[in-house]
Amino acid sequence: MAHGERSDQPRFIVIGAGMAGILAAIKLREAGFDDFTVYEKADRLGGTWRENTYPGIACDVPSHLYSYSFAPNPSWSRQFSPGAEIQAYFEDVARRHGIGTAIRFGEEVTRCAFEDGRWRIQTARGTSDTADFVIAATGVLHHPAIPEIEGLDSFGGAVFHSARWDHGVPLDGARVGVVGTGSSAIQIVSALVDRVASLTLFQRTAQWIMPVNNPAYSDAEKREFARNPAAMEEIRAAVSQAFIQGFANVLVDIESPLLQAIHDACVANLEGSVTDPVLREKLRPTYRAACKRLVMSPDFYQAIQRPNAALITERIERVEPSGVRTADGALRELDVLVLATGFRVDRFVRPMRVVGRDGVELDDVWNGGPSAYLAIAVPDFPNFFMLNGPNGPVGNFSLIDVAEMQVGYILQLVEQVRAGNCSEIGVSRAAMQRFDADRAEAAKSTIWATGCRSWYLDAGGLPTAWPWTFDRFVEEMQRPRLADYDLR
Ligand code: NA7
Repeated sequence: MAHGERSDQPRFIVIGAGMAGILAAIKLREAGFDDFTVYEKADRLGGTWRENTYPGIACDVPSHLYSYSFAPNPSWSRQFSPGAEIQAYFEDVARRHGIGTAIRFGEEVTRCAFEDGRWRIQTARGTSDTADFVIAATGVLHHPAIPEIEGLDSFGGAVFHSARWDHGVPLDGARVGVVGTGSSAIQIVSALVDRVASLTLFQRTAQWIMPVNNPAYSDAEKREFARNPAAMEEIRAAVSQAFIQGFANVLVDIESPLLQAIHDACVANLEGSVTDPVLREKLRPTYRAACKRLVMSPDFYQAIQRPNAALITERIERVEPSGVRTADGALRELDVLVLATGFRVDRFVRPMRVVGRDGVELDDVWNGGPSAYLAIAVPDFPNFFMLNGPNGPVGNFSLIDVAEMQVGYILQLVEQVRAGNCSEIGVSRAAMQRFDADRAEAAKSTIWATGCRSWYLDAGGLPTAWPWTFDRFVEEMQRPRLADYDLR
């Protein structure tokens, strides 16, 4: 449809029915856009919370903050509620907002191309569809990173990634090995140690652990939340402020005394919790706290000190049919091997093939690593917007809040089209270049650049996360700077 002729009712395709895709659907409808379809490759919504079902899984953002602002949940069982509750929450919100019927399950979008002013998608099943706008809500930590360890295929027991937990494998009384010491591994170790015969943790890099308690909400508290939602609002506001001022904002200021206080708290946790001096030193990281994503755990140090737990810091040489052989020659015999080895964070919307204006391939644009203006838009891909795309604020903040702000921002861009000011809106190359240059400069003085390996870094070692304060992100999301966009 040519500029000026567009009807008031553009059509949208949302890709992914996780937290962000459900949000987009709800907000589109709220804004009066009823013509949309959500394509979801799995047979169930929930994204991360559908895929990660490992024992001990919980979100490391407090539940009353890790909730949609418009759907507080009085039933959260704990300050950091378990993954299954979070999954049930998203299913419930989607049902209550009548989103389910807009989702086409089992439809993986494989190609998305801008042709004649509209986006045309194709799915693995052969479905094709067109829309004026695409909102890609495909997640951040989605594609498991499988380590290249010699002999992995030869293992005689069960082996799986933490995000592909095989619940058919018996764990009680089993000899279990866990590779990795990220948030997933730490939660798994604490949850499993008392169930299994032995738990062997293969650590490549030690982690700083923040001792965060996880109290349960009493029935009386939950009743009060249901009766008086303002009480939940108060918690949300308090936790949000504490996270922003005491954490999110200080990560981008390496001189901050608050960052030092976090470091000191982690040191005190290590020294006050681990009694054996040899084990304590093995668990002591050599980098600054929060350089890697800070692990929150009330009980990991207790778990790793159980008599049936072992911390192995020798390099993994190879996997053999009966277990893991380390560089010191020892064979650790195992029945189950869990790969808690993280995700391929450079993927974002891929492997979907995205083709923009004049045949520009997103794969080519992102050849040197993915980046997106304000984590939302890429030049040459008009009317295509991402939620929690590259360079977003992922520094231990609620990605729900982030996505809500992004949807609000995207809807303001869409408004330009609805108002008849243009039929295509996309970020300009100049704005993208400026954003990238500023981002790279700012990234140098963030905690993530202080010398550690983490999923916050790109292939060149530059932090990819939002390198400014969270407040600045909030400000940017208030209103698009239209001068940064090409309107056609
Ligand atoms: P992470 O935080 O990326 O952790 C992955 C862990 O796996 C980390 O300790 C890695 O060690 C380790 N790893 C990765 N590859 C290997 C190989 N080849 N050999 C040994 N060890 C390896 O992933 P998580 O799933 O725990 O957490 C991801 C996020 O989910 C988390 O930050 C929260 O946001 C929620 P390394 O430290 O690189 O030496």
